[in-house]
Amino acid sequence: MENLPRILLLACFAALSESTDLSESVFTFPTLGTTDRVTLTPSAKKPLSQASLCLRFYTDQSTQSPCFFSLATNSFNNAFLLCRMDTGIFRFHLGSASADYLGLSYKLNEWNSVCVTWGEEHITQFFINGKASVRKIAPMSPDWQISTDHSIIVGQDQDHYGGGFEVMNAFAGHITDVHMWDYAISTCEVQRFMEKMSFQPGNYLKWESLKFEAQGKAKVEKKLLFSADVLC
Ligand SMILES: [Ca+2]
Repeated sequence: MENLPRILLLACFAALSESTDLSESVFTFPTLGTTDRVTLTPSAKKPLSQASLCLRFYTDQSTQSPCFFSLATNSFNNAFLLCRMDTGIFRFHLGSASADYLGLSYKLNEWNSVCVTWGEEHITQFFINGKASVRKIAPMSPDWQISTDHSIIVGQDQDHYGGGFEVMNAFAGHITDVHMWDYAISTCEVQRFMEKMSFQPGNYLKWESLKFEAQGKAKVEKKLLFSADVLC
């Protein structure tokens, strides 16, 4: 019994060590296929009735329909999904609804900052590089929410819970600064994220303290590899 405190201490350390500070890092997805992906695990899963997501991506993909962030439940494989369609538009799925955001372009071989917010009455809005979309209502029932048991994957689209990946929805390139909140952040906070000013980090997923698992050839690399983004 005298070993119990030590065992508890080791267990606590192991639990804490699962989270990694990625503030100087990026996720790299080096191949266009169905194996490269990163699974994210919130420290405490909960049902979500509102949410926001921000991240930055860097790619030279100009065709196909890459998905950056896929959150699936057993009932809704597109519960919270952000993709760039082959037509160049950004599409956000919420439950069984989706919204297309037209006329918002992204840059190849540069960091693009994107955010999407989902707030009261299922109003959604998309942001990229300082530009805001119109606000659209996702026609889900008023009390619809994302159930606690959800699977979050970066770099692929889950066509079923935890799997069902297709090459046409695979992302190749780099993703960094992934944050998720359990509420709709303000446009001011979006702007602060995009301009790399200090902002309130995600309270559901936080890049500086993230539990993740990279699979396939996906891996963590240093931000310093992008000299245009970091002063040498
Ligand atoms: Ca798909």
